[in-house]
Amino acid sequence: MRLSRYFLPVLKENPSEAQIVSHRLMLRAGMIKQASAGIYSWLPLGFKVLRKIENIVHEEQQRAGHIPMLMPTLQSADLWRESGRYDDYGEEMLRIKDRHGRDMLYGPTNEELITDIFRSHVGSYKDLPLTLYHIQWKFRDEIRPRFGVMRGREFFMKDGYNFDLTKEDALHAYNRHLVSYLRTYERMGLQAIPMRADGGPIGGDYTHEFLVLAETGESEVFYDSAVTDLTFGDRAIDYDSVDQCAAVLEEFTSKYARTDETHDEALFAEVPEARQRTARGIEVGQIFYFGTKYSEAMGAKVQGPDGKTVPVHMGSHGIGVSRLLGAIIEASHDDKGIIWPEGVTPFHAGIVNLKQGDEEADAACDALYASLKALGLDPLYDDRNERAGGKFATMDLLGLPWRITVGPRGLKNGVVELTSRRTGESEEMPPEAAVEKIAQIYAGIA
Ligand code: 5CA
Repeated sequence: MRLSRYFLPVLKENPSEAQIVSHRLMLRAGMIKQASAGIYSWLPLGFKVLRKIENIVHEEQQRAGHIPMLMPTLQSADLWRESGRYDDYGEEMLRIKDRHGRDMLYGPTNEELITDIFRSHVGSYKDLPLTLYHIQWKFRDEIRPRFGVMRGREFFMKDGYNFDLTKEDALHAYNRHLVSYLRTYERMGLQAIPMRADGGPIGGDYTHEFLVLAETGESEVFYDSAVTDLTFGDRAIDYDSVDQCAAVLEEFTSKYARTDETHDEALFAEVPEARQRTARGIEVGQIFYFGTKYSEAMGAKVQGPDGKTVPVHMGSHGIGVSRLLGAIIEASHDDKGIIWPEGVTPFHAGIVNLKQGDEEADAACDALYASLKALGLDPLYDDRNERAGGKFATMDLLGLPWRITVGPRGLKNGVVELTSRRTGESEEMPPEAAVEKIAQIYAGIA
């Protein structure tokens, strides 16, 4: 993309309504615009990152054997009356009447809708195990929407639902989700720690939240610092293997890590004192096993191998897709702007032309741009007639991990400059070498 042809409404001043750095940087970098409290338009740059995050979530869900689909945002109240949650959910549910006076609602989550789909089409244990998921907009009429996309009213969420014959099978589905979530967050450059949590309005007492440690996080957390040494990495995993998935759960959840909802002082005291940590975290996902809560209330049953009809065991598993943009920025920025991890960056590299209009510099930039595109990469070329200082400041704000700087002086010696946004280190090299290096970096990232 050439910046002169893009739509990137960068703000010079810090917006006064933004209290935390991710919100401030997303507004300043022209990624989002508030439409009304807790509701945002996703401008082109923000939309690009949202799509990248969504794609990673899709890839990792499907790798785990979970099946994508799409349910509507608007739901009928009748299903929620069946489960008993129409009254329980309270003021967070946005209730709407259609022209015939029927009660509708903007879905805050989808347990009822998916259970209805399941009971309409599945009647035998032979169709299990089954995990269906979608990535769809949700609405929760939060009393205090704040921090931009972190606590929105309308937000983008991946929610998946497993249906299993037995509790053991459902716990395997739970473990499988835990593994796939670890992989998902790591691909986004994040460490998200699974912590014992509370079921809230979803229900069930077996649940973990995934937390990214950050001072601006809304949750108070207590943990053994040894959990921060764990990484999943690129180990091979067989998602059908009950033992392998259970071993990962054991490895990542056996050390003390809890949110304030389930914090237990006595258990925490057993952690060696030097390793006891109290901090704040951003909840980027949550997995639940709630057994037959919905299947019993709504009659989602299957016939088992012994011919008896039993309610299925279920769980639901969510990832805060839009919240993740905020969490990634909270975890990865400096005083100049965002620093995107390679896995989610909106553009792979920036090209800065120090002397727009100079025949040689323009030609070198065009050639670099074309070479990167030819390799399937997505560069952002700042071809505006602006001072070098302004161009650098914009690139730093946008946070692309790599920048190629092209100027007449370097070109006389046959070189351009390749700069890492994260370290600030620059290296001079021929343009082809810069292209090659960027291609190599992204080849390992998918
Ligand atoms: N049905 C279950 C699992 S699918 C569920 O709704 N879980 S949840 O309530 O924990 O939401 C899943 C994730 O959505 C949360 O972990 C959080 O990352 C994100 N989320 C929840 N509320 C908001 C909000 N108001 N703004 C942005 N993201 C949110």
